[in-house]
Amino acid sequence: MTRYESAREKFASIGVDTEAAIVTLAGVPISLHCWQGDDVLGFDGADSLSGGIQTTGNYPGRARTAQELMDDIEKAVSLMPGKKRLNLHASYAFLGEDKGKIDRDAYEPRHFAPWVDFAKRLGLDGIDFNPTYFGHPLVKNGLTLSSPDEDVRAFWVRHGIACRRIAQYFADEMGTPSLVNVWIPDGLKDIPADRLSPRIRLRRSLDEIFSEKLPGVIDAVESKVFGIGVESYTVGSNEFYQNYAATRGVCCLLDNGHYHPTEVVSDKIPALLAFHDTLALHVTRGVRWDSDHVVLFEDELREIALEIVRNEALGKVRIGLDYFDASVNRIGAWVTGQRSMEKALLSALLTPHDTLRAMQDNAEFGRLMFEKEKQKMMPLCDVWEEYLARQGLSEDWYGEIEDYEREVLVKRV
Ligand code: RNT
Ligand code: ZN
Repeated sequence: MTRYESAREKFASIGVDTEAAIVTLAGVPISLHCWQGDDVLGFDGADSLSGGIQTTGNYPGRARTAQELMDDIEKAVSLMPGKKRLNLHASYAFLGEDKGKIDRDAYEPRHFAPWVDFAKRLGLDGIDFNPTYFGHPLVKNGLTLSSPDEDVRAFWVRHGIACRRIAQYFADEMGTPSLVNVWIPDGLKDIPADRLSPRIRLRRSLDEIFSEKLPGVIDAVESKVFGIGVESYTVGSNEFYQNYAATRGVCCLLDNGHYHPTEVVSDKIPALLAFHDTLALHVTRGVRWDSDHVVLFEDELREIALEIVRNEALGKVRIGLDYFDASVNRIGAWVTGQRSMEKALLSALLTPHDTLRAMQDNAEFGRLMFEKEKQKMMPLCDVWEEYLARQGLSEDWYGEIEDYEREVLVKRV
């Protein structure tokens, strides 16, 4: 008997079908953030990151051009199991002749055509999109869609409108809807004199951006608690966006680095599922703050996956990754984070939810605790390795990263 066969029997004995888990997992799309490869700089002019987010580290090999970024994504994707989508920011436009002539409010689908060709060539499931409201001179006094300067606000509204049209093009080309996520850096370093007016302006800007009906676009809004340099006030707070989403029929995007440290996204997922058919995630790992460390297979990630799986919400929760570590090999980091997400989903798919739920409902809490601890020792690794093997992959992938580093990355000087 192989290790997988033995694991299959063991899981069957607790009522779990490993074959079904493997098939389900292979069909769950995970959206890969393009910005891990170049420290979130993009190609449209920014030379440093702004808006309260930060990459730290100067590991060699940062992708400096579109071609390098594509090469790196291709390498990373080749080592990732499961179904993948590409998640782009507007700052990754291919401007060509238009460089320096047009601004972000005039970007068009054609500026993203090479990404569509790329995603198709790699067999990706679709493309998600993000307007880029940072790293730009028109972020005036730290504000974009909530700016009191009408020219600034209108510029960023036009950017949002342009981005939704680009996303519709992605949906048409790829045959799957495109999630368009709005995250803005707007906030204040010190205690505000007016907390309401910026939020009213943000509400109006969002209403203007979302007014065009685009069937291929799924709109999402991402809240945040604070950023570096904007510690005292965030316009797009959790309460603001949850109410916005609920009243406008758009979806909430939860980034697990964006809450107070003892709040957990795993608990927010079921709270929102009680009211929403769609929600989106930015899966990240905050260490003491929203540091965007590489995602690892750890407790809160497992709990997030459990909430998605046991609530039969794999078709409702759109999973995207959002981390950027410049202190280690960036491609290895991409793969580690994506595989961690996959492992968490597999672990959740191998859990006998009905049995455990019944124990909760029957108030058998001691038994429930015992069962959960027992299940932590189940042979998850053997099912994981079988899952990888069926996709021509293995657990031993880091050598390929080291080869790529030697052959490609160190030459980028
Ligand atoms: C910032 C948000 C946002 C960005 C990306 C680059 O705190 O998490 O999602 O990380 O859009
Ligand atoms: Zn995020």
